[in-house]
Amino acid sequence: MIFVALGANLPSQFGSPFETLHAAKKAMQRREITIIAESQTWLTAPVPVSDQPWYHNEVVRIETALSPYELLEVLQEIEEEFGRVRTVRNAPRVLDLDLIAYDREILNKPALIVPHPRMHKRAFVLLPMREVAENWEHPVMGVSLNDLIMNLPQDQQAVPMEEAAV
Ligand code: A4P
Ligand code: MG
Repeated sequence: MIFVALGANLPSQFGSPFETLHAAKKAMQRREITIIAESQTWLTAPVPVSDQPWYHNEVVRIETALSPYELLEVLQEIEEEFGRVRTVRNAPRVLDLDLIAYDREILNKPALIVPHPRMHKRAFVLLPMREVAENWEHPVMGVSLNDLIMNLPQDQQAVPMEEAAV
């Protein structure tokens, strides 16, 4: 199973963060990526805590013939097409596409670390991921997704967009 996390907390040429994520999924599907399952959209407080706008986050499960490196390249091309400007780490962004896991592969190059090196500490990745990942286990840590979620720090706020609206 291959997972990509999507995040946005600034408007883009495609509209609001919600509209941007929708357009980003379409862009992925135009480029040899098949989306098998998609999470809800989650509204999440910035990590680390800051006065940036809250993020919209989603996780999709995909299928693709692209290798992990080719997939990352495609994701970065899409980020650029959407007007992503790289400044400093954790800066607000119009679109972030991260490769979270690629089957049970373990990669440790600076340009590509899989599973994503911070995914296991982040509610904004793990909670949407749980909606599309049955019985997933972290290939390095040997810990299930449910256990990673149970061990999350309690201070990361995340709520499905639908619940936030009511
Ligand atoms: N890179 C290495 N491994 C990967 C991977 N598995 N997926 C390299 C994607 N990229 C990977 O990423 C920096 C470099 O990491 C890339 O050149 C790539 O080769 P970037 O996207 O240019 O920069 P970034 O997004 O600022 O860094 P990064 O590491 O993606 O940041 P994080 O750790 O993902 O954090 N809070 C909330 N609530 N929601 C969010 O979505 N996102 C971040 C970004 C921080 N806080 C957030 C959210
Ligand atoms: Mg990124």
